Amino acid sequence: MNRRELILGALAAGVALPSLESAWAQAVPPAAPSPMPLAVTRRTLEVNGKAASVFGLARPDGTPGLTLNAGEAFRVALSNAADAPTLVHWHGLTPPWAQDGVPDMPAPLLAPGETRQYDFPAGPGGTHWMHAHTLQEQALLAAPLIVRTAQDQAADEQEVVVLLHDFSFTPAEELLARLRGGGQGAVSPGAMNHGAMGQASMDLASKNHGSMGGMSMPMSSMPMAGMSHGAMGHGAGGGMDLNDIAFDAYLANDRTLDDPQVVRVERGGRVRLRLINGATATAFTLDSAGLEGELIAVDGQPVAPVRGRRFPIAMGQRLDVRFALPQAGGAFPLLALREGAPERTGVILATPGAAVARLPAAGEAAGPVIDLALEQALRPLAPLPARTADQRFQVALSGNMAGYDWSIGDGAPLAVRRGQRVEIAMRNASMMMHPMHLHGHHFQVVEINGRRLSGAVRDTVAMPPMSAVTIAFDTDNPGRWAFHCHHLYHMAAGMMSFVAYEGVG
Ligand SMILES: [Cu+2]
Repeated sequence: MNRRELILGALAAGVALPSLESAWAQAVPPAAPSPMPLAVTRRTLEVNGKAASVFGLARPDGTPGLTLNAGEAFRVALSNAADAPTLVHWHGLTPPWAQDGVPDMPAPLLAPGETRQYDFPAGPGGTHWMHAHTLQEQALLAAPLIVRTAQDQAADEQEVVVLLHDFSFTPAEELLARLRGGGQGAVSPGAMNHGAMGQASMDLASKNHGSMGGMSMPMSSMPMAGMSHGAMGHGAGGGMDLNDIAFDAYLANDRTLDDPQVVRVERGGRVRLRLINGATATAFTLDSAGLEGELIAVDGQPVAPVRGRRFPIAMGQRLDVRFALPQAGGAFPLLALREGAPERTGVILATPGAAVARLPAAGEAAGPVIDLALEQALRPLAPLPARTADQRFQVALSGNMAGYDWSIGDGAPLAVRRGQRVEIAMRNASMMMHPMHLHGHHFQVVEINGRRLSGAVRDTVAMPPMSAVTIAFDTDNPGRWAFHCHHLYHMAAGMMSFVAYEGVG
């Protein structure tokens, strides 16, 4: 057994690694470059002028996340320097299952003070990210994970990485309890709007949700004591529910628009924005205002370029957008508009000497509602090989307003075999949008609302209310892989399933 097998074996068996490390340090000379240290920490961030205790996920020099080269190994030593057990999921990479980051699937949580080794191919390039697969994600336990191709390294362009987040001074456990508490006095004004409990019109015929089965009731007929009727839930959507939670702030690289990051850029220069939506419960639309961009990748996977100034980005998703700055220079805000609400965040690109105007953290109009128009137009540069599906699953995404219960199909894992082309036909039978994410694989969007297409290859697809999307992927990475909604509170309230390979787990 070599060192790598030993470590993976230990991971699979749930053995703590530091003692192994010290034993092996004496016995075996290092065969490969030492792993990159990465630590989960506690830090204090100022948000809206108040101190907030949040997590950090950074290199020893304080740089958040990791930047790797395509084709190299993802060789990382992850340490828990925080005060609570934690674990990190490498969102967008395809590690062996033993190194995925869903607690106990199969690797256990990392105890405070513990270090664990990771070693697997980083894969082709792409804009990815890393985050806790627990409620800690709400406390900013997330960071960029950028894999750069040789072409990226040679390109004459400035990379700008932006991680979006939604922030609350209220702990995630309490936000979830309020959502699940059904508004029985548990909700204080301002922490939530009444979109939260609006998942009433669900198709529950195939589910065992007791008294709520098949019930359909407009939200307006269900007054909830103590709930704040914010502006967000009932915009253009006609009964659709856009936002669960009224957050205290929306962040771009940890900052609000009151004090945004100003990125120094060159007149006439080229910029590649790598935008990551690390928010737990907020979809955004990128708005580059006066600057037209070219969308060149989604979820780290190259697409035929799409020109535009506005591109939707749901939770978990990434956008790579290239901009050519004018010779005249100036200041160029890259804003993220909150779905269905006026709040926004972002960074400002500014050439030397440009005046940077302050932008209010709330715009004049609500951000666009996420739809599938862009998804339908995306064409991947590297689609899956043409193949008829060997196995096809149909799952309904459903929710029940009583107790804030969410589900995927009947809750049973999707059982697959290795070496197959699998399709999952998802139907959103609820009035909220669900960004659906599959671990360990990249899938291709092959059908939208009944129409076949050769759509984007990606790992997270947004499913607007009552939409139908089919994804296809090849079963080439055995495991019991999480398949879930990337809305943290939907996931925590049951919108979590698994693609389970025969004979694993
Ligand atoms: Cu969801």
